[in-house]
Amino acid sequence: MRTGKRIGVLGGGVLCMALVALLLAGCGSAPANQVEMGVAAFQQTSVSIKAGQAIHFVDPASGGTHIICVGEGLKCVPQTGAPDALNTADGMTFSTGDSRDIVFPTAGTYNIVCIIHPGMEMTVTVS
Ligand SMILES: [Cu+2]
Repeated sequence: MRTGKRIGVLGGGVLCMALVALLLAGCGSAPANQVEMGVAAFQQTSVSIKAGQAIHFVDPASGGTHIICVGEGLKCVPQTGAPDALNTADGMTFSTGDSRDIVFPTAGTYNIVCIIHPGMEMTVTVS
């Protein structure tokens, strides 16, 4: 009587537990938190970020002069919780070639406008 024990070999294939590198911005387009300005419009009209993250505002060589702020229409309208840099009565001026990171510290929905270009606006949703 044989009582040979079978040693179960766990499969023949070795599972490669490779650590998968997170693919960051693999699409080749603008990063999710980047907003580019054209001649008279934001190229991204809505962006969602987490509180404490920044939006990278870019005014490329193909853009123009812009004065942006939190507001409505062609007016800056300060809003509680909005970034200080955009919560001004006069706005923040971008000239071609400028780019700035602006941190949004507080959850909320913020309407960003350019006060010299009618209809140039975008929404930032901070969660
Ligand atoms: Cu503008």
